[in-house]
Amino acid sequence: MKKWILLAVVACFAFALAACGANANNTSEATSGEASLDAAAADSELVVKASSWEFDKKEYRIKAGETVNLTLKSVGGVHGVGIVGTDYKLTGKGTIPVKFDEPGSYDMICNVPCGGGHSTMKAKLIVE
Ligand SMILES: [Cu+2]
Repeated sequence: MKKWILLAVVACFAFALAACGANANNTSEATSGEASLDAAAADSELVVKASSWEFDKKEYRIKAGETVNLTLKSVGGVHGVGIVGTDYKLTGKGTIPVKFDEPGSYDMICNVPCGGGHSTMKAKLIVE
């Protein structure tokens, strides 16, 4: 009899864990609706891949004055990307249009507390 109770408790716990995991993955596209730019009219694409704990490039380049569809892909965990000093940010995955009128250099950081190497997840966005 005790075995059944133990089994039921373990099953409930496993289910709760699975439900939590699913929720974590669903938080992703929440920020994409705010942008006033039209993603369909973008001039180019920029794909940023985030993994534990780095972005796939140290430097990303876009052109000033162009609308660029910024796409985030998280590989192996949920990560984010934020462009420091702007409202541009994505968590988990998704695409937002971004546009910079002037050339310059911006810091890109992970904005999801993703574990031990989180604070080292940095890259540069160079606007040419
Ligand atoms: Cu992080």
